[in-house]
Amino acid sequence: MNPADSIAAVATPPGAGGLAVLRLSGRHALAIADRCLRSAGGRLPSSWAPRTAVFGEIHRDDIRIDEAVITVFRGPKSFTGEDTVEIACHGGLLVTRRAFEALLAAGARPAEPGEFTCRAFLNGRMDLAQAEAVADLIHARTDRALGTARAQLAGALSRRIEALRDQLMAVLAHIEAHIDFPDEDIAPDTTAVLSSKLALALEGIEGLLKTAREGRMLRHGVRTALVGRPNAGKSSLLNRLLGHERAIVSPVAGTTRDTLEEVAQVRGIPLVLVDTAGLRESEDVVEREGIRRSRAAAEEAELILHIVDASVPWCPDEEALAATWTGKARICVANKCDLPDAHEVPGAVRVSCHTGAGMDDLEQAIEERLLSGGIAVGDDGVSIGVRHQQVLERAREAVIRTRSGLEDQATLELVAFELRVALTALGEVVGKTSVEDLLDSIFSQFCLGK
Ligand SMILES: Nc1nc2c(ncn2[C@@H]2O[C@H](COP(=O)(O)OP(=O)(O)OP(=O)(O)O)[C@@H](O)[C@H]2O)c(=O)[nH]1
Ligand SMILES: [Mg+2]
Repeated sequence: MNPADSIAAVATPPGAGGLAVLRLSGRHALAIADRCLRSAGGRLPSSWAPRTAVFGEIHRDDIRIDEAVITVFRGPKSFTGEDTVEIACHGGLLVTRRAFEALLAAGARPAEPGEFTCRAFLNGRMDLAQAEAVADLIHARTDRALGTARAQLAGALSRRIEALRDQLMAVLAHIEAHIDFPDEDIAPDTTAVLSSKLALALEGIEGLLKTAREGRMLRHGVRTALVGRPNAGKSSLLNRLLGHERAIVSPVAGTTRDTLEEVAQVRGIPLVLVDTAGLRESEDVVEREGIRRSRAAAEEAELILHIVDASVPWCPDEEALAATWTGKARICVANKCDLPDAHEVPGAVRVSCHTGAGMDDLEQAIEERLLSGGIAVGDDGVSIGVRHQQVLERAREAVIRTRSGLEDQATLELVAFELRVALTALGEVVGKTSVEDLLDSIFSQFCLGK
C-alpha cells in the first residue's frame, strides 16, 4: 500500500443497479479526474467547488462513457483525508467497468480491499477501532449488531480506551518521577493511592472484556443446531424462526437429509441456524449419512435446540440424545403443543410451530441462554471484537503484574516496564502504538472500495 499512489475502486457491489459509485483518492486525484471527467459545461473538476454535486460525464480519449453526478472533496475534508472524487454513474456491469478503466488509464491504480479506510486511519481521520467499525457496520446483520458498530464508529470504544490510558499514564508519570529521583522512596500512602488507581483501571478493562462474548456473537453469529428425532418439527421451527418456508416440511419421518444453513435474527442476535436430519437408527445409506452430518453439526454448534414432539409418548431415546450434549448450551423445545394429546416435557419451552404459540418464550430463552445472566453491551453500546479482546487481555495481565510489583516493592524500573506493556496494549486497540504489522491483517478483511 504505497500512500503516494492515487487509488480508484468501484465502491458499490458488482451487478446491475440504478447507480454505481466509483471512488478516487490520493495526492493526484484531481489531476487524474481532469483527464477523464468534465462538467456538462466542459469545466474540469480541479476548478469545481468542493463538496458540491456536479452533473457531467466520464470520458476516455474524449469518447463519452457515461453521464454522471460527480462530487469533489478536497483533503483533509474528505473520508480519506486526501483529495477525493466520488462518481455516481449508471449501475451497469459494463459501463461501470469502462468508467473504472478510464480512471486507471488517467493514472489511478486499483485500490486494495479496505485501502480507503486504511488511508482515513493513516491520515488521522479516525482511529483504528473506528476504522474496524466501518467493516462491522457494512457486515452487520441485525439491528443490535448495527447499534454496536455505530457506537464504535462514533468513538465509544475509543473514548473508554483513552480514559484508561489517561489513568495508567498518570500512574506511570508518578513512578517515573520517583525513578528520576531515586533518593526518595515512594511513601506507603502513595503506593496505596497508585494501587487503587490501578485497581480502577483493571475494573475498566474487565468491564470491556465482559462485552467480548456479545461482540463475537453480534459480529459472527451463533451457530445453532436444530436437532431431535424425525418428525419432531425441526424444519418447521427453522421456517418459523426465519419467517418463511425455507425447508421442506412433511409428515414423512426422515424428510430432511442434508443439513441446511440460514441466518435468522433472534432478539437482535444473528443465529446461524442449521436444520438437520432426524436422529434415529436407519438402514438407509443416505439417511445414515444425513444423521452423521446432524451429529457433526451438533458438535460444531454453540447452541443446541433439541426439539421434541410433545404429542407422541416420551421416548427413552430423547434422554440419551439430551445426554449427548450436556457440555453445551442447550434448550429443549416441546413442539406441537397445539395438539390435544400434547404432554408436558419437564424443563422444555412449549411451542407450536403451527400456531406460533410459545415463540416469544423461546426467543427469550435463547437470549437469556446466550447472554447468560444479562452480560450485555456496555451502556454506551460498546461490545469489543476478537482483536480487542486479545490486546485487552494482555493489558489486564500487565496491570495485574504492575500492581503486585508495586505492592511487593519490586524495583520501580520493573513496575514502570510492566505499566508500559499495559499502555502499549491499550494503545493497540486504537492504533496508537506500533501498528504497521496490524494493518494488513485488519484492512485485508474489508471489501473493495471501502
Ligand atoms: N400439529 C402440529 N404439527 C406440526 C407442528 N410442527 C410441525 N408439525 C408437523 O409435523 C410434521 C413434521 O414436521 P417437520 O418440520 O418436517 O419435522 P422434522 O423434525 O424436520 O422432520 P425430519 O426432517 O423428517 O426429521 C409435519 O407434518 C408438520 O406439519 C406443530 O407445531 N403442530
Ligand atoms: Mg426436517
